[in-house]
Order: sequence, then C-alpha cells, then structure tokens
Amino acid sequence: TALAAAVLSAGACSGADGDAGGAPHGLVPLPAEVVYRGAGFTIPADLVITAPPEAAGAAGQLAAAVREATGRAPRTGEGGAVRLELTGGGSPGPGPGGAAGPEAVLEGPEAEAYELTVDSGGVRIRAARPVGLFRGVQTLGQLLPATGPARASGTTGVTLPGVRIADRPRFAWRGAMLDVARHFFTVEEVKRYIDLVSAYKINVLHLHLSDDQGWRLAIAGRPELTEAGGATEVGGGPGGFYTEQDYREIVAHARERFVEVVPEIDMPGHVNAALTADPELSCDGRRREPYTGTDVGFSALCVGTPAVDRFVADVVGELARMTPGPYLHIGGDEVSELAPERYDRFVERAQELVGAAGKRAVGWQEIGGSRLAPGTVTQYWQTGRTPEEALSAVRQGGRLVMSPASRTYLDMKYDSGTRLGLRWAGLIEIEDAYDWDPAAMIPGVGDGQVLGVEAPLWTETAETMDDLEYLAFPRLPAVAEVAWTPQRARDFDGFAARLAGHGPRWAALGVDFHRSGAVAWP
Ligand code: TNX
Repeated sequence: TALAAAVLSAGACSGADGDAGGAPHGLVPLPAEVVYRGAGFTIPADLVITAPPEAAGAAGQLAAAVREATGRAPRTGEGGAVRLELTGGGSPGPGPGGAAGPEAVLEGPEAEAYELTVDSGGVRIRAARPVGLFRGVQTLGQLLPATGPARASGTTGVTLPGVRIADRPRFAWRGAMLDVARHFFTVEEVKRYIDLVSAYKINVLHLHLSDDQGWRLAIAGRPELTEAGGATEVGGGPGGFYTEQDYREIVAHARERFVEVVPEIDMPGHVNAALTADPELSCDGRRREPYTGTDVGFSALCVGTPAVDRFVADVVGELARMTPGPYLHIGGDEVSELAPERYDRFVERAQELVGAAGKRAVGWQEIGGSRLAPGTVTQYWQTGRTPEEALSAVRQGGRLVMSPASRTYLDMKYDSGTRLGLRWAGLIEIEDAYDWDPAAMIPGVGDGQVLGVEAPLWTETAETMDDLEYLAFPRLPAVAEVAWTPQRARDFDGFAARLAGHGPRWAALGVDFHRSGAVAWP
C-alpha cells in the first residue's frame, strides 16, 4: 500500500519536512510504524467526526478528548474531517465469552491493528475491528496538546501534526495486575486505575481478589467469605469487598475501554482469609485468625476433601458466571504447605472446573510443573529461580505471560530512597522496567511462546490511590511499550524523550508520579 511504502522504518520519525528528529510527539507506546510528514490539520471550531455505529464508543472518547483540548465539543455526523472507518476485514462480532459487550480484545495482535493518517484535509483512522479504531483514537489523543483546555489561546486553534501511522501490538496480552487483597481499593479507585493504564493500550486488568489478608469478591451462597474474610487488610485496616454489582460495574467500565478483566482467586495457598470464614477448608478443621502481616506461603486448602472440592467448584462457577472475558486466574503460587502430589491434583482439578465453566485457566509459574490443559496460560514471575516450570509449561504447548519480578513488579522500590515498596526483586528504575525483551528472557522461549506481558502491582505497602499512582507511573507505561512495540523499534533514550511530555498530562489529571532522573520532565 501507499502507506507501507511511505513508511521509512519502524518507529522512525522522518525529518523530511523539517520536523526535528528524535521525538517531536510523545507517543507511548510507540506505534510499529510512524512517519511525520506534510502539513498538519488545524481543528476547526465546528469539527465533525464521522464514525460507524460500531465505533460509537471510540468516537465518543475522541469527542471528549477534542473538547478537552480545544474547549469546543465536536459533532458527530456525515462527511466529517475526522473519519473512523471499518474496513471489514477480520470477523467482527463477539469473541470467546463475548455476548453483549464489545468484542473480546484478547484475540491476537491482528484484531487490534489500525492505520492513522493526519494531513491538511483531516484525520482518517481505518481498522478491521472496533477495537482497532479505539486504539487509533488513543494514539490520536496523544497527538493533542498535553495541558490546558481551550489551551489554544483565542483563535490560534490546535494543530495536529501531519503523520502516517500503521500500528499493531507485538503481544496480544498486555496486562496490569492490581492486588486489592493486601489493601482494599474501592470501585472508584479501580476505575481510575483502569482509566490511567488503558491510555497506554493495556488490555487486561488482572484483579488479585483474594489472599491471606482478605477476600474481596462476594460469592453467592457463601456470604461468610466476604463477611469474615473481607473485613480486614494488611496493617489491620477495615478492608472491604465487591458485591456482584460492584464487580460488574468494574468489568463494564473496563470493557468500554477495551480492557478485559481477568479475576484471580488465589488457591490452594494464600488462603488464610478463606480459612477465617470456613474452618472446613483446612486440614485440621480449625478456624484461622485474621492475618494482617505480609508473610507469604503459610496457608493452604485441604486439597482432596469433598468440602474443598465443593468450595473450588462454587468459586470457579461464580467467577465464570460474573466474568464475560475468556480467562479465570486460579493463582497457584508459593504453596509450601502441600505435598507436590496434592498440589498437582489441585491444579488439574481447578483446570477441569474452569474448562467446564467455558473458560481458560491462568496460573502463576508454579503450575507449569503440573499437567496443563490445552489453552492454560502460565504467568512467569520469579526471575531468580530456574525456569523449569516455565519450560515445562511451554513443552506442554502452553504460552506464557511474562511478569519477571526484576522488571515488571511495580511494588518494588525505584531506588533506596523510595518511601513505598519492597526490594526483594531489586530496585527497579524506569530503565530496568523498559530495557528487556520478553522473548529473550528464558532460553527456549521465543515470541511464539509468549502470549504477553503483565505488570503486577502488589499492595503490601500501597494503601492509597496516590500510592498506586506513584508506583505505577512511569513504570507502567514502560512495560506497556515493552508489550506493544516491536523490539527493533525500541530504545530507552527515545522512550525517555517521548515520555517526558506525559508528565504534564499526569499532573493535569492529578496523578502522583515518580520523577525518574533519566527523564527530562518539562
Ligand atoms: C510474591 S509474585 C508474590 C506475592 C507478593 C509479592 C510481593 C507472586 C506470585 N507472589 O504474594 O505480594 O511477591 O512482591
């Protein structure tokens, strides 16, 4: 195509029309192919956006972004200077478990591809699927000025740069995990986290809904789980939990932004909160006391008993019923209280139940050593340890989500002076979060075995929204670019230059972020 021919090289910025080389516009994640050239488009006072009905969500987001930047609300209608077009390739319609929501986003990189052109006549975004149009709109949003509404003083107007972009993600799964078990976060806080991370084209929100310190999701027929298990958190605070309606509200908010919620109930370890609610789940039949510390690895379900089997079946069934997306996360990490055979038995049984509920299972890397069902996803996390479990998962035909702790754990300190955070996986500055290749981390695991990348935010030390923001920004955007942008198009200096302009965007949104020294923040 003409577009492909015009593209010089992946991620390069053309200086042909006198644009400064480097990074005139701070696109994060960097699109696969970008060429800045020709005249730009000055947004008129009476801007019209044209979009097919399937892209009403994307058009609405764009209208809001334009109003925010120019102080004037665009109209939607025919013949607009900004056009969103569905090209009709690919098969629209609901994906796995899709039903009434937007199409599932986890179908692979092709589903999210789009082309974006800005010239003096206007803006055109083309994609095969509504999710692709949405990604294009997110990119366009970053071409708008960073701060101030009606920032265009008086009649000057806002001008978008002339550009041609052809883009698609490197990996299908680009996740952010939020631990709402160690400290509870309200529906509003989770929604804000979704808003902040989805701007970087994150498409999975993995919610860590249970742990030793708290059980955060109401399960029909088992009210004690949330009544007893939800009533505390690390440090002894009041905790909390989501009702089914709360959870559905989070899922709906995520889906509007093409983010799929992957709920995790961590089993068969990390279950002290469940054992405070139901003593039948433990082998000695004793009710546990609430736990408000931060040790790991001391609790386990009594795998193999009828009571535990009923419990796991109920929980998996309820999660499946409430979750439109294709994946359920069963945990599986750090179980020292269980013989290996019983651990394997749990992993096999849990996958069976997940499969029977029409979903695919995800588990932390430890499950890779057990027998895996087709389609089960293994989440790699512990860098220091031999990659045997990950390799076993791959040998069984499984794919990995890469969350190496030393790169992606947003709960690690940035430097020794960071007030929040842990340091067991090392100090993680923005360059550490950025400078690695998910397909070059484990010998024998290449692009084909990597489903994606995810940045977990564990909350032993994070209590407030500000804490979450400070730990996630700017490292979350770094990991998002690792997951989206082709490896050959990425380099840290270019990223740092593009990222700088996001500081004012965050400031305008009241985001508390870490001013990493490697970035020349304005
Ligand atoms: C390890 S990573 C854990 C979590 C902790 C985290 C703290 C994983 C699967 N388990 O239980 O919260 O370290 O960094």
